[in-house]
Amino acid sequence: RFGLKTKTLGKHIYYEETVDSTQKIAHRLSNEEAVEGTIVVAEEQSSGRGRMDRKWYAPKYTGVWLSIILRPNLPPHKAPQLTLIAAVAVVQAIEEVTGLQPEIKWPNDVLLNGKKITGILTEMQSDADRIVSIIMGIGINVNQKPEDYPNELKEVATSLSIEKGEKVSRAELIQVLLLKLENLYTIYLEKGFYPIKLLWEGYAISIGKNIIARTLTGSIEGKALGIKDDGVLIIEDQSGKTHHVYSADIEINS
Ligand code: BTX
Repeated sequence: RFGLKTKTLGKHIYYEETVDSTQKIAHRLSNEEAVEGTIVVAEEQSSGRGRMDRKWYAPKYTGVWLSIILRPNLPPHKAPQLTLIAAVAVVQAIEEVTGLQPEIKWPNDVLLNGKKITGILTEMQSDADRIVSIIMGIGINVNQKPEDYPNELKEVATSLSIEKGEKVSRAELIQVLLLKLENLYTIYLEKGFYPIKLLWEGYAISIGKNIIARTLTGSIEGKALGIKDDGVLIIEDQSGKTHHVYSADIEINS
């Protein structure tokens, strides 16, 4: 009933019960020249990864934990755009399957009621001027109950079943997610980033708000003006100076 409807995404699927991280396996497959659209999906990850060596909690049978290998013929500086494409695909899939309306917090958080429903990790292998592969990791919390989360996540994480009040089919969610992602990726390759940017901005909560962006080198406080075509966030500080932020955690104030 929930067979895939895609043309390339998921043509090759590696399904495992338990893995350390689907990202790690996808990197290995990518090095072994796996074709574009190859997917690694698991029921459980013992060491799921977030950004900057953070952990992603991925318990058994409760979520969608998958990594997708993409091979766009693009320069490396475009890689952040792929994270934004993934976020739009996740929002569209959640909307269609559950009727819930998630929001996006730049760059990679998808939230419901202010809590994280999805994490996206986009990693790249590249030459000096071309992307060799993008390993796009997506983790969606689907059927966890509040008591399933460890204490440190109780305030920050939620799941589709918590928000919806009933169980949600992971198979259906994967089917719809891959179709949305394939459609957006095709639009992106044919027409460029602009149509994706418009969709993304429609779901984004941070734009127009006062935010604090914490980067590895310090923090910037100001108003989020929007994103540039390369996925970079533009912040205007109180003195009117604009800053371009490539990677950060953001806190939204007003
Ligand atoms: P991130 O660095 O933006 O977020 C990681 C942070 O999110 C953690 O430090 C923790 O506070 C919080 N967190 C951890 N687990 C969860 C959870 N299940 N729900 C909500 N919040 C959580 C986000 O990184 C990118 C995550 C990508 C996960 C996918 S799953 C498939 C693939 N394989 C893999 O190892 N990672 C990706």
